[in-house]
Amino acid sequence: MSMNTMIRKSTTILTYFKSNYNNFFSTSTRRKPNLTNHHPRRFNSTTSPNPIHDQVIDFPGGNLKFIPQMTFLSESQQHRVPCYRVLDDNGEPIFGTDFVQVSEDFAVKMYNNMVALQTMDTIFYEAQRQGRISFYVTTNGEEAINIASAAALSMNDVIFPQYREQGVLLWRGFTLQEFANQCFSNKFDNGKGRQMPAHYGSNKHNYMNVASTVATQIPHAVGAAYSLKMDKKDACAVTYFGDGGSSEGDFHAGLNFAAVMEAPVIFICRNNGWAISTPTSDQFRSDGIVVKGQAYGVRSIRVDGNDALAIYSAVQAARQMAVSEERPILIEVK
Ligand SMILES: Cc1ncc(C[n+]2csc(CCOP(=O)(O)OP(=O)(O)O)c2C)c(N)n1
Ligand SMILES: [Mg+2]
Repeated sequence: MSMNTMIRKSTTILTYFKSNYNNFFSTSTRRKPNLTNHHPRRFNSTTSPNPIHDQVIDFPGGNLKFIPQMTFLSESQQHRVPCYRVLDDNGEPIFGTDFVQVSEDFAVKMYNNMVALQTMDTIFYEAQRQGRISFYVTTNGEEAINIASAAALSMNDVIFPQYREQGVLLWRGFTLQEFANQCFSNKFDNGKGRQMPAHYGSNKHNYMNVASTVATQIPHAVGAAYSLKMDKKDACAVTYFGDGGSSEGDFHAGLNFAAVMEAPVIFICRNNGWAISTPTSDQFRSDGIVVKGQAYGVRSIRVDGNDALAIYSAVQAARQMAVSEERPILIEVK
């Protein structure tokens, strides 16, 4: 640096310091810094002849541009991720929506299953309250998530449930008697009475045992998906979990592993706002679960959990992408 440049720079520093004296020392005038997209007065380089925009760095994942502005990524996006729905509050299709049409018979079958699920839950829940069985978990308000997602899958797809997805097993043909056998641990129970009530599992229905150790099913599903891909099966793994499940390390490890291994797995997160008594506001500050997919390089969507047709359409599309493109997909159902 020449002597002239040095003198010019130090003069500039002094002028800057004087004009900002109050900002440096006065607490009364101190403002909350906002570093996002904030361009404080800085010194322009007088020495570099090359425009910085032309400069790139070879970085894992591809070339990156340099920029001269100090820009922090915001902690949140300007707009929240919207929620896909195709039915309005009266159950009528919204004009211009994009969904998979189902036949009347199929729609009635889905509806019957949702009603059967709710009825079964009520009976077993009351049996539990009466002390006849020691444990039960209902799917109240989540009937559409259970039935519509199950309806969009193939029987070859392997399910890795949490504990609030008995509707998927019901859709696959597990009988009410079989549910009762498990809950009452009688001699016909598939698990021979070795599990707590509501911890179903069935080889015949490609339904792995319920995992109430929250989120442990997620890495299992990813491993199984990778195995299905290695065996060139026309199938994917599907794992269900709650918002609380997404707060476990297994969720993050599972998503990352699935992205890197290009495993055909669908992650279905039932975000019902609570992990028992812990609200989502005490679990994370992100825009729900859906945005976490992008951080790990996983394609994602947010869907209205009360809209069976939207869930059916989204899960069918997710399955198609997972199997044909060999990739994981994350679905957050609200
Ligand atoms: C590893 C582990 N930690 C804690 C628990 C206790 N527990 C049981 S259910 C639950 C909350 C799960 O919430 P979420 O995943 O949102 O499912 P939801 O019940 O809302 O469907 C917790 C913390 C557990 N079963 N396993
Ligand atoms: Mg929850």
